[in-house]
Amino acid sequence: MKQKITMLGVPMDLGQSRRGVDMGPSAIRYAGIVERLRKSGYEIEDAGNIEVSKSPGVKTPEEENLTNFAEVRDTSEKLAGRVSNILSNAHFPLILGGDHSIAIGSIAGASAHFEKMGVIWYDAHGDLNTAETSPSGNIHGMPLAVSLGRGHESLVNTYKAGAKIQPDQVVIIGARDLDAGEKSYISETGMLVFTMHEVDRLGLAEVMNRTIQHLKHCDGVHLSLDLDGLDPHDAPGVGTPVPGGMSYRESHLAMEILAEADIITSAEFVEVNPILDERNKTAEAAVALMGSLFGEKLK
Ligand code: 6HN
Ligand code: MN
Ligand code: MN
Ligand code: MN
Repeated sequence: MKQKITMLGVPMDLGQSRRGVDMGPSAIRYAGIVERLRKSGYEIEDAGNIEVSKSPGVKTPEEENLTNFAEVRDTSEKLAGRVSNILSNAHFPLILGGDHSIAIGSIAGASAHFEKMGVIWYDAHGDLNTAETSPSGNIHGMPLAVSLGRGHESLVNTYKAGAKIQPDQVVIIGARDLDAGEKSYISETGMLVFTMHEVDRLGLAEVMNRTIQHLKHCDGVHLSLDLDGLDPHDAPGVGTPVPGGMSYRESHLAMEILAEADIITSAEFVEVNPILDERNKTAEAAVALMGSLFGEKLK
């Protein structure tokens, strides 16, 4: 992994319906991320937050069931440019969310630097909905679909026209709440998904080994870690908690295995909501996981 990290906050809460997740980047900073990574010998530059502006526009009929469409689209475009610049400067982009809709921008910007970028989606959800299949209209349930070229074309065309990744470049880990439309897409494409059933049967170490093996043909890998992938007991400060998730310890092991494999080229930690949290526990979990991802336990 590169020794220089540029950290960027995205105080976005418009991709879902509960307020507070826009304070995620502050909570993660408060939990000591900069000091933590410096202690491990990284040079880390905090680039601050990108501006998320509310621009109440009139929706066209194609934008129905896409809540805050214009704001999410504009922020994605801005974020993609910033992520791409960080990689152009040969730094590692570490993105702090914000809700998961920000992955549209992170993946668009990062994938421009690789022939075939893999994506590890650590999440209770698939985030594979489109306006047609979404039960909520919340765009944080759609970013993986958008990155795969499905959904409203101006979201799909963020930063660069078309799909950024193909189904064989994706691994979902920890899924336990998939909507009907997401399940059919997964079975049509044969995308690799480790649901909690597989995590329980195989153990997370084996799941991570298979994930790394599956992404062998990729020349870069983006980690998109939704804190609701963890069990709500260990990460209560999230907007859409689902019981029965991966523990704090298992998640550490997952990060340590990724650190050993040294395959991650960009990462985002999303959905930390300090208003719903218990004494910053979820932000602290995020920081501890970042520590492991950057090889803390290996030195
Ligand atoms: N997340 N599948 C549900 C929806 O509204 O589409 C929940 C999505 C949650 C998204 O946690 O990033
Ligand atoms: Mn530099
Ligand atoms: Mn998610
Ligand atoms: Mn989720």
